[in-house]
Parts: sequence; C-alpha cells; structure tokens
Amino acid sequence: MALRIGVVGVGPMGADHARRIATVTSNAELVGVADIRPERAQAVSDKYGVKIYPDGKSLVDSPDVDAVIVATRPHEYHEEFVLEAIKLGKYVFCEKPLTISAERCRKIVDAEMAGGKRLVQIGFMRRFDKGYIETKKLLESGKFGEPLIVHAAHRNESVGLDYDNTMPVVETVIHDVDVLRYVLGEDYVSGSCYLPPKQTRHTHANLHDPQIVTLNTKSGIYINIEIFVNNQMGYDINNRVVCEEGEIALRAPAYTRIKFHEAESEHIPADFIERFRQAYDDEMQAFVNGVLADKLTGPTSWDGLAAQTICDVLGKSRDGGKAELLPIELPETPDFYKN
Ligand code: ISE
Repeated sequence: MALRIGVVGVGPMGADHARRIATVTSNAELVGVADIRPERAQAVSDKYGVKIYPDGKSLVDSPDVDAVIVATRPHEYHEEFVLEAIKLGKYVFCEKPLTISAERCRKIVDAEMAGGKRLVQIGFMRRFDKGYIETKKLLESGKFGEPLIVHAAHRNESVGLDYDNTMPVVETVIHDVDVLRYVLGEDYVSGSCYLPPKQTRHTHANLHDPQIVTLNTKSGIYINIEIFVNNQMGYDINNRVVCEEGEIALRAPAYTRIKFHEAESEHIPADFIERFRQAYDDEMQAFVNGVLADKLTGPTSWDGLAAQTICDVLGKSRDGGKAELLPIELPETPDFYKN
C-alpha cells in the first residue's frame, strides 16, 4: 500500500514536494495539504484533488496521514509540526533549516531521542546529488591523496527584498556547510564570515552581497565559500577539492548545450529546483523507502542541529564585523544518529 503523505506549507518548495509525491515518487500518495495562505493550499488541492486541512496540526494529527512533509515559512514554524509528529510517532521530512537556532534544534533532537526512534529526515538534498556523491567516493578511494583545500561558491541569480543580511548564512550556505561535512566525513573546529568591502550594485540596503565564509576541519582542511546571491547569471554551484595529487571539481549537470553565433556556451540552471531536481527526487524516494522499511537512512535531525550550530557561529563572526575566526564546538554524534 502506498504511503499517505501530507504537506504542511506549500510555498514554492512545499508545492514542489507535493508535485513530486503526487507524480514522481514511487509507493507514495499525496493525501492532504495545509497552508496559512489558503490560496496556496487551494492551488495544490485543485491540481491533485487532495484534501485541504484547516491548519498544520490537524494535518499532522490526522489518522489518514501516515507521514508528513514540513516546508513552512518562516522556518521557525517547522519546530511545532516536527515535534507534533514525533509526539505521535509519525515519520516527518523537514525542509532545511530544521529550525532557527541550535538551541531550538536541540529540543527536536531531545524529543526524538526520548522517543527511542529516528523519525526525522532533514532536506539537505545535496547529499543525494551525483556530483557530491562521486566527490565523496573519489576522496574515500585515496587515489588523489589527502584533501587539503576546498574552494566553493554558492551563487543565486537574485533575491528579493525579504532576503536580509542573516540569510546568506542560515538560508543559503547552510547547504555547503552540511554537504562538505558529509563529503569530507569530518566536523569543523572553527569558522568565520567576511563581508568584502566591495559589493554588487544589484543588492539592496539590508543585504551585504557577496559574503565569504571560511571553515577549518578537525584534520586541518581549509574551506572557503563565496556566497553571492545577486549574480545576475543563474544558479551556479561550484565545489573544488584540492588534494595532494589532484583536484576534484563539480560540474553543473549538462541539460542542454547551446550554440549561439560563434560561441558555444554552457547552460546555467535558473534555480535550485532545476539544478538539484534529481537530488530532490532521490532524497524524497529515500525518505519514503526509509519509512516503508521502518528505518530512515537520510540526513538526520542531528545533522540539522550540527549545521545550525555552525551557522550560529558564522553569524556571530559576520555580526562582529571583523571576520573573526571563532571556535565551533560540536559534541560527538550520538550512536542513536549513526547509520
Ligand atoms: C533556498 O532556500 C535554498 O535552499 C537554495 O538551495 C539556496 O540556493 C537559496 O539561496 C535558498 O534561498
């Protein structure tokens, strides 16, 4: 029997997950939606003929819903619905970030551990991207020697006025923070966030753009990540790992090859939904398979807590105005969260 899934929060990301469940994911059925903006819930319901719940809690509580996707905005609302699902022993897929501070993530981790069962998967979809998976495998093969430096860039075409100066860290670079921790298989010991004096004229008063994050891992790998969210060019994700005997870099998936006048150009995806389409499909299939097998294997709420702890430190460094390199203290991953 197909897993009956409800989605709380059907803004752009939640609506895309609803479409995925209804049309792509195997062994899953979209059964309901809830959103504080009724027109959004209505639009998804009209498309897929599913029930509209009056609020997120009644969807999570419904006996007709086996598992839940939480994709609300603002992200602070994630917590309430994730905790409700844990209370009921229901599996829940939560979009990133898990919630808005390490302290609040801790509440989710504690509730899940107290219940004695892993019920939460967090939406760190890059862990399902072919390029990062290959990078991880190549590093583990040892063929290129030890990784020494990572140069990464996370670039969005443009952002709206509601995207403020905190968001490059908590909303955007959090993906790189998580996926590099996963790919390198190490925690970080320190990090900083620098605001270069020269900014793009395409930004707005409440956003310093670009920003530069640095991280150092336990074994001493140095990472720098450019965050540039008004690049005017497209969704451009770069990751280059410099090793003792080689370099492993990501390539954007080649959907199309454009020939135009005398030049041949590379297609840059428009946004994350296009760039990571396959990764999103695969993370959701992994969630459904995990629920049906009664054993989740994807990124955990501990990974959500770790990423948030790191982002809290980066935010402090940014706000201090001196790009100070600050210590990152992460407790050892509990056995409960080791796959
Ligand atoms: C968005 O929420 C994402 O998750 C995207 O991956 C990221 O590129 C974008 O900057 C965020 O706003």
